[in-house]
Amino acid sequence: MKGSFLTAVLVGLTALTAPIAAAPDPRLSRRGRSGDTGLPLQPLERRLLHARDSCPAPVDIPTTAPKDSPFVPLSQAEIDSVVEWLLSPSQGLNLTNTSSPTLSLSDNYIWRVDVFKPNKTDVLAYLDGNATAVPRYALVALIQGGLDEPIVAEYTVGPLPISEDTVIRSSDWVYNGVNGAKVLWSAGWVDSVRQAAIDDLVNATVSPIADLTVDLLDMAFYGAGDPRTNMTYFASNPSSTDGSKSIFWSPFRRLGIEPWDQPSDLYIQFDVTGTDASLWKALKVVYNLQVYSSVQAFYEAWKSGQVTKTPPPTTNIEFLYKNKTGPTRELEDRLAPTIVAPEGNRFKIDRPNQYVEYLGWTFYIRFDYEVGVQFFDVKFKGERILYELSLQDAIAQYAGHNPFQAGTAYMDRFYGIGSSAIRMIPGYDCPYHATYLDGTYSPGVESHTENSTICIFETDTGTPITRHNDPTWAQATKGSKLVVRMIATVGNYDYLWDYGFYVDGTLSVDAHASGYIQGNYYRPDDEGQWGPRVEQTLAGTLHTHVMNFKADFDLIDEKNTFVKTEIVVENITQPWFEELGEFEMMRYNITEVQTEDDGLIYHGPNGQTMFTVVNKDQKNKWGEPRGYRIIPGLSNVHLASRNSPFFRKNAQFAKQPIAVSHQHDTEPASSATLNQNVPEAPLVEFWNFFDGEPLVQEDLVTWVNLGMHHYTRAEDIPNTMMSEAHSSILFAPQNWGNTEGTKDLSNAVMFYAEGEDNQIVIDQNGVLPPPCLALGPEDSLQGVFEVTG
Ligand SMILES: *[C@@H]1O[C@H](CO)[C@@H](O)[C@H](O)[C@H]1NC(C)=O
Ligand SMILES: *[C@@H]1O[C@H](CO)[C@@H](O)[C@H](O)[C@H]1NC(C)=O
Ligand SMILES: *[C@@H]1O[C@H](CO)[C@@H](O)[C@H](O)[C@H]1NC(C)=O
Ligand SMILES: *[C@@H]1O[C@H](CO)[C@@H](O)[C@H](O)[C@H]1NC(C)=O
Ligand SMILES: *[C@@H]1O[C@H](CO)[C@@H](O)[C@H](O)[C@H]1NC(C)=O
Ligand SMILES: *[C@@H]1O[C@H](CO)[C@@H](O)[C@H](O)[C@H]1NC(C)=O
Ligand SMILES: *[C@@H]1O[C@H](CO)[C@@H](O)[C@H](O)[C@H]1NC(C)=O
Ligand SMILES: *[C@@H]1O[C@H](CO)[C@@H](O)[C@H](O)[C@H]1NC(C)=O
Ligand SMILES: *[C@@H]1O[C@H](CO)[C@@H](O)[C@H](O)[C@H]1NC(C)=O
Ligand SMILES: *[C@@H]1O[C@H](CO)[C@@H](O)[C@H](O)[C@H]1NC(C)=O
Ligand SMILES: [Cu+2]
Repeated sequence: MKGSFLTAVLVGLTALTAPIAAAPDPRLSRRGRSGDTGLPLQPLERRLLHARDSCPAPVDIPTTAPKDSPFVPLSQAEIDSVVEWLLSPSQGLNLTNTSSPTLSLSDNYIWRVDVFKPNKTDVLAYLDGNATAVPRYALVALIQGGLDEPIVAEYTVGPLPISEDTVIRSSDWVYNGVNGAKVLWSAGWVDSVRQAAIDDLVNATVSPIADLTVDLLDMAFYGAGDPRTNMTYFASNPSSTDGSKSIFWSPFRRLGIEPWDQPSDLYIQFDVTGTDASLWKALKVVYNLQVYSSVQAFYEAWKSGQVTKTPPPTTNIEFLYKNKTGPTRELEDRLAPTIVAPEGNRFKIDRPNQYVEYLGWTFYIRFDYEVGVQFFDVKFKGERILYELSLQDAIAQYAGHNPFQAGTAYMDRFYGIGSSAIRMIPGYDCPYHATYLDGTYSPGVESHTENSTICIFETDTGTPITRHNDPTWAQATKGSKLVVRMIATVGNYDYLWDYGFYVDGTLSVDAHASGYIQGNYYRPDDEGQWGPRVEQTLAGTLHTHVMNFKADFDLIDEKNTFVKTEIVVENITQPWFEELGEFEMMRYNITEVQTEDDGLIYHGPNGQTMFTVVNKDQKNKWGEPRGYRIIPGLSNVHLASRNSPFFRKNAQFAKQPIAVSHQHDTEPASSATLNQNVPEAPLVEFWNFFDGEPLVQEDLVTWVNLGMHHYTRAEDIPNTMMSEAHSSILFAPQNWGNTEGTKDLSNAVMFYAEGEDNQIVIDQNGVLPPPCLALGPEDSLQGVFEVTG
C-alpha cells in the first residue's frame, strides 16, 4: 500500500521537476559559504529516494550560567536533615513520623518539606551584587491535628545547612490573610489518612442503601477496595468558608474510566469537620432535584415508592475512549509535518542550573511543586526584562442546577500543578528533537524527579517576522521563537503552558487545555442553560478557567512605571479644515498609574487602551522611555461572577484582567496552595496588596490573567480540543530599542538589482539550507523577485 502510493506521488512529480535548473546558479551561493552548501535544488525524485544525508538529530549545546542557579531544589540529604531536626524532641513540635502505620487524624505530622523560594532581595544581591550565595531555607508544611486548635500551617526552616542558627518560623510574612500562614485543620489537604476516614464515612452511609443505589443508579459502593464497588464519590471544593467546618457535596459516579463523565443524578452532603471522625456524618441528599433532609428520609421515600427514578448513567462508555475509529482520511497515513532544526539547535543549555541562552535571550528556570515551571532573570541582549514570570494559580468555577456543579470552584495550586506535570510524549506533546528537562520537587519528605516534564524547542513562528516588497528590492526575515512547554494533568484536565521567546524580543504565554470535562448529569429540564447534551446521560458544564501569572518586569532595573495609553475620540477643529467646523478625531491620552489605588486595571472597550511598563529613566535614542507592552491575546478572561460565595477573598486575583502592585518580598504570590478551602479567610488576600503605595518609577509587579469561559460542546468528548481551548498574552518591546530588534538576524533574505542589466542579487547572509534538508522546486529563489520600477 505504502509502496504503490509513493510511486504514484513520484509519477506525479516527474512533470514538476522539468524546469529545475540543474547547474548551480553562482548568485545563489555568492554570499554563501564555500563548499556545496550553496547548491541549488537537485531533481526532486533523487531527494525523495536518496536523501544524501539525513539532517542529524540536534544535541545539547552546553553553556555555563553566569552564576550558579539560586533556585536549585533541596537534595534528599537536605530534606532528611530538616526532617530529623523537626522530629527531634527538642523542637517541641510533638511530630509523629509520617511513615508511622498508625498515623491518625489527631497526630501532628509533616506534609511536605521542599525548598523555599528565596526572596527577590536576596536573589538580586547575589545575581547583581556581591552576595556569594542566596540564603537557603526549607518550606515546611505541617498537618497539626494534635493541637488544641488543630491547624494546617506553613513554616520556614533555615538557614540551611542545619546549624545553631537554624530556626523554624511561621511563614506569616508571606501571607497577608487574617490567619497568616495557616488554616484551621478542616480546610487543609485531604491526605491519605483523611481520605481513608472519608472513605469509611461514605461507605457507612452508602453501602447500607445499596439496594436503593442499585435500583436508582445501577451502582453500589462498599468501600474503595471492595470488588463489589462500581460507584465512586468525589469530595468537591471548596469545602469550607473559613476552615471552621468541612462540608462537601459528593456527586456519585460510575467507577472506571473517567468517572468525571459518568455522573448520576444523586448528590449527598457530608460533614467531615474536625479531627474526630466519629463525629462526621452525612447531611442532606439531592436526587432528581428533590432535597431530602437525611439519607434515612431519602431511603424511606424510596421504600414507599415516592422517588421518581431518572436514567442511571449509561453503561455504554465507548464515548470515553480516544481509540482511532473510522476510515483513515486520504493522505493521512503520512506523518504530519514537523519542525526541523537542520543545522542543530540554536540555543544552549546549562542543565545543572536549568539556564538557557537563545539568540540573545537568557533565563533561569525554576520548578515548583505548587505551580510548575517558573522563569527568573529573563534578559534580552544582556538587559533584564523580567525578574520573574510565573503561573500563580489555575482556577475553575463551575455552575449548574445541582449542589455539586454549583458549588465547585477549584484552585489547582492546592492539588499541586507542578506535582501534576507529566512526562512529555516525544513527537506528540513536543516536537521530535525537543530538549527535555526534569522537574525536581518534594511531594512529601522524599525528593521526586519527574523526568522530561519540561520541553524546550525552537519553532518557526509561522510567518516572516518582517517583510517588504519594494519595486527595487524585497526582503523577508524568518520568524522564530524558543518555546518552553509544560503540561500538567490535574485530575480530569490537562493544561499545556507555552512560554515563547521570539527573536524580536517579544515574549508570549499561551495556555491550552484538553482532557476530560467535568460533565454534568444530563437533565432535559436544564434546557442547555449550563451546557449542551453531549452524550446519552451527559451534558457539558458551564465553567470559567482563570490562570493568573506574575510578570515582575524589571526593565533594565527595578524602577518602572505602568502607563495607560487610551485612544480618545474628541470633537476638534483644525484651521486647515475650516469647512468642517468641529469634527471627530482620535488621539492618545497617556496617563501613568500613580498608586496602587488605581492598580486594578480593566481593558477599555474596543481594545482602545494600551498598557505598557516603561522605565522613565532609561530612554531610547529618540528620548522615549524604553518599555514593554502587555498585549491581550486570545481570551484574557477573568471570573464572570465577582460575588460567588465559593470564590471570595481567596480568588481576588481572578477578578480583573490586569493588576499592578508594588513589589515586596512579603507579597511573592497572588494565591496560595491553602487558599482553596478558605474563601473568607485566605492566606493571600490579593486586593490587600493594593494599599495606596506609589507606582511611578518603583519596583512593579504586574499580575495578568489568561483563561476561558469553557463553552462546552459535543467536541469536548472525549477530550477537549486545544485549538479552541486556548488563551494567550504577549509582552512586546515598545520603544525598547531605537529600531526593531531583528536587523541583526542572518536568517533573512534580501533581493536587489545590481549593475546595468539589473542582475538580481539574492543575499541570504550566508545562511542556506544544508544539503541534508531536501528542498523542492518551489523552494527555489530564482525568479521570485524582479525589478519592476
Ligand atoms: C520514619 O519512619 C520510617 C519508616 O519506619 C523510617 O525509615 C525513618 O527513619 C523514620 N524517620 C525518622 C526521622 O525517624
Ligand atoms: C503529642 O501528640 C499526640 C498525638 O500525636 C497527643 O496524643 C499528645 O497528647 C501530644 N503531646 C503533647 C505533649 O501535646
Ligand atoms: C525575606 O524577606 C522577608 C521580608 O523582608 C523577611 O522577613 C524574611 O526573613 C526574608 N527571608 C529570608 C529567607 O531571607
Ligand atoms: C560590591 O563590592 C564592591 C567592591 O568591594 C563595592 O565597590 C560595591 O559597592 C559592592 N556592591 C554592593 C552592591 O554591595
Ligand atoms: C454494580 O454493582 C452492583 C452490585 O455490586 C450490581 O448490582 C450492578 O449490576 C452493577 N452495575 C453494573 C452496571 O455492572
Ligand atoms: C463498607 O461497609 C460494609 C457494611 O455496610 C462493610 O461490610 C464493608 O466491609 C465496608 N467496606 C470497607 C472497605 O470498610
Ligand atoms: C481502546 O483503548 C483502550 C485503552 O484506553 C483499550 O483498553 C481498548 O482495548 C481499546 N479498544 C479498542 C477497540 O481498540
Ligand atoms: C529519570 O532520569 C534519570 C537520569 O537520567 C534515570 O536514572 C531515571 O531512571 C529516570 N526515571 C524514570 C522514571 O525514567
Ligand atoms: C461630536 O459632535 C457630534 C455632533 O454634535 C456628536 O454627535 C458626537 O457625539 C460628538 N462626538 C464626540 C466624541 O463627542
Ligand atoms: C485621560 O485619561 C485620564 C485617566 O484615565 C482620565 O482621567 C481623563 O479623563 C482622560 N482624558 C480624556 C480626554 O479622555
Ligand atoms: Cu474547561
